[in-house]
Amino acid sequence: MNLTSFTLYHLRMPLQSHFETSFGRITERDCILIEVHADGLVGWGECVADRNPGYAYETVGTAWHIYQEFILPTVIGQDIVDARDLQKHLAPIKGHQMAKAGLEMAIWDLLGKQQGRSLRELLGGERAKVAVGVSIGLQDSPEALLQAVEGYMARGYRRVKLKIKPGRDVSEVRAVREQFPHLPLQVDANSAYSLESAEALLPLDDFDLLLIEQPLAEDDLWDHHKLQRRFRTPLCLDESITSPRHARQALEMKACRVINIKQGRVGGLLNSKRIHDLCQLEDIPVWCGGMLETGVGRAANLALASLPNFRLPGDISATDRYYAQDITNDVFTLNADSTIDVPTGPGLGVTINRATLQRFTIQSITLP
Ligand code: OSB
Ligand code: MG
Repeated sequence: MNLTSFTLYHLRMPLQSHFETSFGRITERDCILIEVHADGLVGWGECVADRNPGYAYETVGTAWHIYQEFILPTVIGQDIVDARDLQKHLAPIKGHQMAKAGLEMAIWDLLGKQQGRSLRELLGGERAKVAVGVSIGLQDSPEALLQAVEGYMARGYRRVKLKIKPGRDVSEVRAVREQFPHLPLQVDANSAYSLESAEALLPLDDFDLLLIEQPLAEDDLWDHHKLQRRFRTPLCLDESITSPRHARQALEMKACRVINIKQGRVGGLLNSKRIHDLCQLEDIPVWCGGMLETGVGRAANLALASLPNFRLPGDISATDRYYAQDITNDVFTLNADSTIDVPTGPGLGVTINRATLQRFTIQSITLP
C-alpha cells in the first residue's frame, strides 16, 4: 500500500463522568486520531496517549511531535505491506510505542478494507463476542463507591475493577467485597506503591480478588517479583510491559502471573499478538486493558480480545460508559451476558462521523 497522506486530529472529548486514578482526575479525554490515505482507501487509527504523563511518559504533545518530525516523514510515499513491514521502517525511532501503535492501527484498517476482511480475521481471533467488565475510578466517598458499583452491576457488568491508591485501598475494597461477596473483583494501583508501602496491601489477599494490577513503578520488574512471592492473589502487570521482550522477561522473572495487554502501550496489535502467543505458550492468562478509547480504539480492542488466550474480561465497556456522543457512527452496547460483539465489517469495521469528529477536534494537521 502506498501511503500518500495523513491527517492528525487532536481530540478532546467530555467524559460521561469524571475518571480518577492514583495519578489524577480527568473530566475529558484527549487522544490523537490518525487518518491515512492509501490506494484510494482511508484507514483510521487512534493514538491513546493522554494529555498528561501520569500513566506513561507519552502525551498527546510528544506523539504529535514524533509523528510530525519523525514517524510520518519516514513513511510518506512508502509502500508498506503490513504491520511487520511498518515496524521495520519505524525501528530506528526509539520508544514512542503509543504513537507507533496509532499508525499501525490505521495500517491494519487499510489492510482489512483492501482484502475485505475484518481485523478479527486478520489477527486470527476466534470469538464473535468478548467478555467485558468496567473500570471504576476513585470516588469521593465509600458510599459513592458502593453506589457506583451497584449502578454498573445494574447495567449488566459482571466484573468490576476498582482503582486504589495509598490510604484508599483495603477499607474500600473490603466494603465492596462485603456488599457483593460473589462479584468478580480486581484492583488497579497504577504504580502508586513502593515495595515498602505495598505492605499495606497484604490484607487484600483475603478478598478473593481476580488480580492486583501494577502496584509498583513501571520499571520495577524485580520488585514486582519480590512482592508476588508475598501474595496468593496474582499480580498483573500493565505499565511495566511495553514490548514482547519485557513480557518475556517479566515471565522469566516471575514478576506477575497475569498480563494486561493494551495495544497502545506495547507498540501495536502485532506486538499484542506476540505477547498473547508467548503467554499462551507459558499458560499465563492475558486480558485486554483500556485507555478510555473512542469507537476506533474500542473496535481494535474488541478484535484483539477475540484471541483465545484472552481469558479474563477486558476493560472494554459500552460506549455510553464513556461518551454521550462518540466519533464513530457505531455505538457499542453491552449484551445481557456482560459481553460486547466484535465488529465484523472490513478492517476495524467502524465508520467515522465527520461532524462529531470536527466538533471534538481542537487541532489538526495534514501531511505532506
Ligand atoms: O490503568 O488500566 C489503566 C484508563 C486510562 C489509563 C489507564 C488505565 C485506565 C483504565 C480504564 O483503567 C479502562 C477503560 O475502561 O478504558
Ligand atoms: Mg492499569
